[in-house]
Amino acid sequence: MEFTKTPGWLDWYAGPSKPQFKLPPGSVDAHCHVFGPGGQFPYAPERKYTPCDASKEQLFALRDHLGFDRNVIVQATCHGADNSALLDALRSSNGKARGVVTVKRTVTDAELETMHAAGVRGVRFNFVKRLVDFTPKDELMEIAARIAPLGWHVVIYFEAVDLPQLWDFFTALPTTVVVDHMGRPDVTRPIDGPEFELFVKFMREHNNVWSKVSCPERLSVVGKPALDGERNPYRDVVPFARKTVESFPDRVLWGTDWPHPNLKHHMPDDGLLVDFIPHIATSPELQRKLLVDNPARLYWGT
Ligand code: 0GY
Repeated sequence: MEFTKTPGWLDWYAGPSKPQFKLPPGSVDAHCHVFGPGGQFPYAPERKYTPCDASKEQLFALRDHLGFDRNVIVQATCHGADNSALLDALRSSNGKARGVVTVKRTVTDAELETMHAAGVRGVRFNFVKRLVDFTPKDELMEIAARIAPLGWHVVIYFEAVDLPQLWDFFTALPTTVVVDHMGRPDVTRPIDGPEFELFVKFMREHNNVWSKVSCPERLSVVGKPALDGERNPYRDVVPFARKTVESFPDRVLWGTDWPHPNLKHHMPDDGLLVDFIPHIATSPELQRKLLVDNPARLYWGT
């Protein structure tokens, strides 16, 4: 099937630089996607955007180029609840990738078992309105109860302004809960203001809540294509991510978000994104927890 990508959508950056920061051995890119290829794995009819293809081979090549050891591949909304492309990537990874899927309440126990065998360890609940249609909370809670016995967790994606009304649902989830991109804070607001403080309180009061300190390129308002030689173009996001890493060093993850869905103004160089890491995890110990120990524990059980 032929797909035409959404107008204005930027292609992922084909020539990423080599990071200056040397990733510790065993580092995991814990948030990335595969898109299609659409001819083999068609995009979902209910999708809100049509991406450019981004294959498992291209993802694994990026992993090796940047110096990561393993990946966690997260189901993107353009594939809806058809996880075929993701499962195919997991099965081709020689155990070097785990996955987070999207399922409906109609998923069977046998399907969940098959996904587990392929390397799936979580489901994603998406509340970002520009990306998905509404799913009733009772359906999500039912799914959470079904996947909990498998030892899986729930990944949640939401906008910071929506946290107050989602709080009761999130805090009732029976599994580990992983927040995408720190709950998308508005980084023009004070770090000790009510919005980010609520997110910090969410993590502080609930030991089962983890966060990805990823996507500075999405959250930054100063972030632009880096100036010549500049390795830290997302400075305004640093205090938020750094506070999260330093407050909860054993419950944070990091990922590239390759191939960076829905970016229309600026496409990051993934090598520069890796160079963001030492600004937010400032010691070898924090870096090892963020990149190696935490994802190994959550996704490989080691
Ligand atoms: C991300 C961010 C986005 C998209 C998706 O599944 C998706 O389509 O997650 C976004 O547009 O903010 O984490 O990839």
